[in-house]
Amino acid sequence: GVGSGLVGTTELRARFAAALSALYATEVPAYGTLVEVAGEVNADVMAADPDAAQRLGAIERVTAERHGAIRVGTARELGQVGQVFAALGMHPVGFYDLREAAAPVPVVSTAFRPVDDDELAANPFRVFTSVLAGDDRRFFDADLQARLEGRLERRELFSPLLLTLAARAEEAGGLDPEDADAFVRLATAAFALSPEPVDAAWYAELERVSGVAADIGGVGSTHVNHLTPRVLDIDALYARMTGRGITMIDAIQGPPGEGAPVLLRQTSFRALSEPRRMRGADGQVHEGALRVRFGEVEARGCALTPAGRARYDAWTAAGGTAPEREARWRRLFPDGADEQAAAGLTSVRWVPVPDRPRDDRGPQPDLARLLADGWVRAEPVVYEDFLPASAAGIFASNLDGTGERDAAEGASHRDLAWLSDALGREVLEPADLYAARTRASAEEVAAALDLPPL
Ligand code: OOG
Ligand code: NI
Repeated sequence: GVGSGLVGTTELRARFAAALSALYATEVPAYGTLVEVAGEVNADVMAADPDAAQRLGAIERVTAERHGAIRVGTARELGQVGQVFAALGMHPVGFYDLREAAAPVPVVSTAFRPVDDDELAANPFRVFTSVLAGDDRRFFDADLQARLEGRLERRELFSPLLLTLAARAEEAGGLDPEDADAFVRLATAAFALSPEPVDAAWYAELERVSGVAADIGGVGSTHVNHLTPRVLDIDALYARMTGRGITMIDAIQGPPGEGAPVLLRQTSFRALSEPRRMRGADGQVHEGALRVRFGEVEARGCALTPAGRARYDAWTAAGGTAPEREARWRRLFPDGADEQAAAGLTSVRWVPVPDRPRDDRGPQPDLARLLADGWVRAEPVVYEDFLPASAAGIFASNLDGTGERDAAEGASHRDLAWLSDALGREVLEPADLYAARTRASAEEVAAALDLPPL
């Protein structure tokens, strides 16, 4: 809460998320169906067992929870996106290199999101944000790169007024009500699908390299390409959407659904093609169609420790048939949340159990032991980030052509430090954020139970 009549960044984020959701519902009608069905599923899960349903976040948070995805062309544009999201209390977290995916895409990505517990609880809105690697020779030759960059340098995704208001909001922690309205309106409009005609030949040339390159560099603006609600039972949602005649991609991405939920499970469906005005080689504008947006839904589970994540990554890399994957999963991850925590696989908050009877066996200075003996509970820390393999699967399943990454060499240098540089903001490591929570809670337990550091 900010005094002095300002609309604070938390409120700005909630308003922006709601405004973007309203916009997207008008643009992509199937999104409305998805939100409706997700709401039905969540209501059923809540009715069955409200405590279990809310182990990974209060129902108010889950109901409002969305992530969007956008794609931009250059480091300059990325820096501007960072400024707009900073006004909303959203920080860049994580580095994802989709160029190295099984179906390579010429982008690297981060996710803008709140990081503090109370900010996440108030509104966890996040945006998966990708930036084109136009200098990556495996995708673009020098001539195409030069023409691409020329166009990207000339376009303006965000108006000077929007960027000024964003900087002011970041600095002051909010905006006065009039500016807040203007900011939310301009920010939302910046991610709407543009009515400007698309240069058909240029778009097609980029599309031969990658549908994502065309979606980014073939048009004069950016747009939200999906907006994802959170659901408490993704298998139930999948079945219901199919029942409503919406064809989902053939799988749910991420870990299997059995046992205590970890990380992130996602599925998506292709949006219908949308009418777009195209400008032909003769300069004439005609009605065309592009299919650039889609629907996605996700279920979130507990974050993993580095040890747990290593197991998850090994499981993902091993592949195999569905039954093989499930059998391997059961060998790697115990079924119960407490067993996963005791094995050091999940990121949890350790909480002292206040009413634990004090018997003669006092608390032992070991967290797994304290858990087994009933001195502490392990509360799951929600996974707030994304998964590179799932993200790549989502990209790939929603493109017409997969494009190509032909040369073996010519990768341009991209890493978390590059992203931080381009943004002029520190990109945070997800693992550090989760570890800090566990560490702080262990210190509280040690203090409460009068134990040495745990
Ligand atoms: C982003 C795809 C990644 C997710 O949920 O993993 C993503 C994109 O298509 O731009 O949103
Ligand atoms: Ni997504």
